[in-house]
Amino acid sequence: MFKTEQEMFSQDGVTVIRGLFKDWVELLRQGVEINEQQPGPSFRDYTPDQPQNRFWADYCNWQRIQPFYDFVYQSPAGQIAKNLMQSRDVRLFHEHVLVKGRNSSKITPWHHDAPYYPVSAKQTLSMWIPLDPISRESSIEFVAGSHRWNKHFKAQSFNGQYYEHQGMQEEPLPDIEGQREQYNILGWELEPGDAIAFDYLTIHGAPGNLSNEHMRRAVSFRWLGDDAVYVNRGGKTSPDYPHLNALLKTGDPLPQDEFPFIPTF
Ligand SMILES: O=C(O)CCC(=O)C(=O)O
Repeated sequence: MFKTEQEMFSQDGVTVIRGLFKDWVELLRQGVEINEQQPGPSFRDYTPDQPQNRFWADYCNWQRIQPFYDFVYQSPAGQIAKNLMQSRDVRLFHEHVLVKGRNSSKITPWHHDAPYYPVSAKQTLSMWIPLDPISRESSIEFVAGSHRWNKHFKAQSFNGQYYEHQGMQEEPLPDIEGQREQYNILGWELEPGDAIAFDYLTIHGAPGNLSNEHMRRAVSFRWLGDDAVYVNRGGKTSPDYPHLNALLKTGDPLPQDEFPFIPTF
């Protein structure tokens, strides 16, 4: 039976929207280029000793990188996130740039995002936007329905170390890759400007980039729905906000300057 994007987002925890941001691709590519030339304090090179397998990432730069700022306030992304989440309001959490070079064999391990984050909300949504063509074999993948498992799996850095979260009920992620046949794994061939929207609890991972023609540039814009609050996870988070940890306790509302409500119509 045909499911709408909203039904798919709600039931599977992930949906793909074709061509949504094709008019924004150039602007976002400019943002990624600026980001690479002017990395922020959280810039990570996951493959420092393997330039042939390049994978780098950065986040929380939208306030200083004009193309990302313009995308947040001028594109329809916030409105679409709000519609998919069916929330009263929508606010930005942050943007996350993830770039794999041509022929990079560096995988993104399976994980879900909620346990990394010092926030929670009634509804959550990441909008992962590819800026290059991506074949199905190189594409990010999702475990359909995993946002409803009612689990928080231990956050683990993309290089393998676990985050230490004192007092949190978290368990290690099952071996998704080794038991792929037990899960309903979704993924799509993608064009620049398509978008994949997924819940912060939906388990996902990505293979290396098999293309020798294209890089695999992507930007994830992460949104929060209603009743978003701060969560002290008892240790470092990703992104990490040490200045907020000193000021806020679990359940406190989030500051508007860092996590703004986005006007919609
Ligand atoms: O781009 C990737 O390889 C992974 C993306 C991801 O984990 C995310 O956007 O949450």
